[in-house]
Amino acid sequence: MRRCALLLWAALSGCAAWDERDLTALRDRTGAAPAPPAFPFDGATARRYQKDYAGWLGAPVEFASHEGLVFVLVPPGTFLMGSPPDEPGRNDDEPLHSVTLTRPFYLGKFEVTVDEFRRFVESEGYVTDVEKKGGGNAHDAKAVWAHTPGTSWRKPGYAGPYELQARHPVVHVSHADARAYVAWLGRRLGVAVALPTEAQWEWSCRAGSAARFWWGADEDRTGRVANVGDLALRRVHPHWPRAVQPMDDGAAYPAPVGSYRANAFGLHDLLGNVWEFCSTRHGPYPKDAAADPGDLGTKESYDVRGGGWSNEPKDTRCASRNGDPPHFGHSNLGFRVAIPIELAK
Ligand SMILES: [Ca+2]
Ligand SMILES: [Ca+2]
Repeated sequence: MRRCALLLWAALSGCAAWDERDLTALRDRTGAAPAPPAFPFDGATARRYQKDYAGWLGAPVEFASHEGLVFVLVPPGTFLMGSPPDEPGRNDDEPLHSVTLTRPFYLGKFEVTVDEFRRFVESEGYVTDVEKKGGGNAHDAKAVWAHTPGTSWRKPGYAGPYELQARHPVVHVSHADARAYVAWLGRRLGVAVALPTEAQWEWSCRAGSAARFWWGADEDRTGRVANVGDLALRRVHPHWPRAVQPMDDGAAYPAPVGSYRANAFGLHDLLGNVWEFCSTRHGPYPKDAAADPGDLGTKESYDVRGGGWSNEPKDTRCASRNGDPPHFGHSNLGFRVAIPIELAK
């Protein structure tokens, strides 16, 4: 029923039987695809382009896979990645440059959840890097962030009231764990599954917006668009050492995925809730325009994007970037998955 409703939402005729196995048939798509709108573009334009592109592709805007994960179509396009010099809170490592993504892809509508990760662990008998090390990094009652014995994806170790739920985003997973998960998911679904590249992540997050946040230039005051460090966090940690946003989003720690409003492409929690690992190695941006950029560095440091429940505004911007080593996990870091779509040239 849920699957049918999702497909109806995608404006297909009736409850058509469509799933990830049909993705391979898209390779032979011919004719001119809808032209991407000039960046930046507004939410209505983003939604119209996404719908038109799905129509041309012969695939839904959104579908639920056999493993239950919901995917959203992200059409290709050109955008300015990074931030302008006058953007509040920016870092020097995010100079504006033109990036073109030449191929569409599906992206997880939500961060991977505890329940979804649990199915992988139980199927494979998988042990995470953090479990092998006896714990990951977490904040104590004084908001000091350190290696905390006993923490793991099963027991994140937040210092205040928190009950782990199936729909919470999984945390304390490393880049290696995330790659193991996507490899498993790909085998289950019968299609290639990956983490998004850093460029795919930012294009998806912006959904046409050139602003500091996907919802605009200003920090959130509604508490309904992103789970970030806020008054709810300050209540639990009165001596929290970092800036918080001056509203109450109702969650001191991770919230169930999809608790906050989606962006114009229909994706939730790209900014906030938990940081998200990308597939690509962290490194300096190119000075010139780039197409489908991959690894930018050579060290084993992987891009993490979007900030999370503990972060201040400067870390939860569309352009904020950071890198983490491959076997590191902490209580504010998870991931979401992508399905690349290969089209005939
Ligand atoms: Ca919050
Ligand atoms: Ca997130």
